[in-house]
Amino acid sequence: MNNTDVDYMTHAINLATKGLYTTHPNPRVGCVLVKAGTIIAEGWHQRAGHPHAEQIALKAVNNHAQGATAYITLEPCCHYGRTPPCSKALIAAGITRAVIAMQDPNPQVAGKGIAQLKEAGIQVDLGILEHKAQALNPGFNKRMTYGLPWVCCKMAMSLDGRTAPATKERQWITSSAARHDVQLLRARSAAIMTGIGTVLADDPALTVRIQATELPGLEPNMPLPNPLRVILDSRLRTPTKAKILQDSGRTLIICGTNADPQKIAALTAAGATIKQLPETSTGQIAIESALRWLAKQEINEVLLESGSILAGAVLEAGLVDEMIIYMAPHIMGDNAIGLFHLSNINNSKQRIALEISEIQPIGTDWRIRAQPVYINRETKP
Ligand code: AOF
Ligand code: ZN
Repeated sequence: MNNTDVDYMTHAINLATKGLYTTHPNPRVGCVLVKAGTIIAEGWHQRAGHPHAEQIALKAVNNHAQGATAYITLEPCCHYGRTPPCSKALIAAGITRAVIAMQDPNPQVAGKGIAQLKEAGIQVDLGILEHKAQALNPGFNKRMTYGLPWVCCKMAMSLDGRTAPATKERQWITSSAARHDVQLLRARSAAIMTGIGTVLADDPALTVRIQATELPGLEPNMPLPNPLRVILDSRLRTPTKAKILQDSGRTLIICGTNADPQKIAALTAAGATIKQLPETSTGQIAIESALRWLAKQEINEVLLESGSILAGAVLEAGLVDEMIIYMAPHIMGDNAIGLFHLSNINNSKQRIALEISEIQPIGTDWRIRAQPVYINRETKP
């Protein structure tokens, strides 16, 4: 049976997926070169500053691809970034057809790469498996389009939707299999965000603690992903001895403009980077401005690992793109704390609707993946 465009693009998407843990702030991209029904070369983007997927595939054929078709998960770049333009390299190599899953949302490219290919007489077919290509890079796409990172809110709950006992006592809700799964979410994220409430209550380290061999695409000698840890802490109550400041990872504390200069100095000395941003009228960090600032630092994907108060605030602000909820086989009862603290919901009309896209067993728990259905929000795709 002959392979089809969909087969080759599926292969290119699988190649791009190898960059899941390493490419940020760049997108994950895969490329397959096909000539006379045979794959002659392939490539995927591994790291920012390293060659793009197309350049790797072209190098494998010494830049000779006369009459070939290039299957690429993202429009080839046409600008000089950290690397030279792929559009020109593909043209020079002599391809005659390009099958491209999606246009590059990067304003420096945004259709201009495709236009260059067409001007050179190359046939371009755009949109094959576009939804799958989009799903490779939710954060890159959102940052380029809206100036905001993509936010995944991770929480753990009992079957009756409780996330923590009302007492200060802290215990794992979910099994070790679910906690291992969270490590994979952390490893793909550019930043892990939490609130001062969680830092004071749980003293989490928020690091990636996993074997490199468990992360596809990572070579054994490559360092583990090291996401930026971000604390929203308007009055700088983070203790200088907090675990989140203790290892070699990077920690950013976002505080208000009136934060105490002595605390800024002490936390800076303890290894944190401090960013002051204006508070809201109620003295909280404005979440959207914090996220916009993170996007300016090229943060694509943010994993929100917080308690119910910050999670509720981010959800209410319309800034949660996806939630991943681990549901454990327990009943905690209604003395325990609910999953999201939503102070503005008073009747059923104000409910936040969800689309559940996946439910999967993870050890003895269940992983629920859901997207809030926000209506009329400019920041939503
Ligand atoms: C591609 N193929 O494999 C990638 C692309 O700084 P640079 O040179 O690495 O350029 C980064 C930009 O290039 C990135 O923002 C995106 O628009 C595009 N990434 N393009 O054709 C690739 N990684
Ligand atoms: Zn490129």
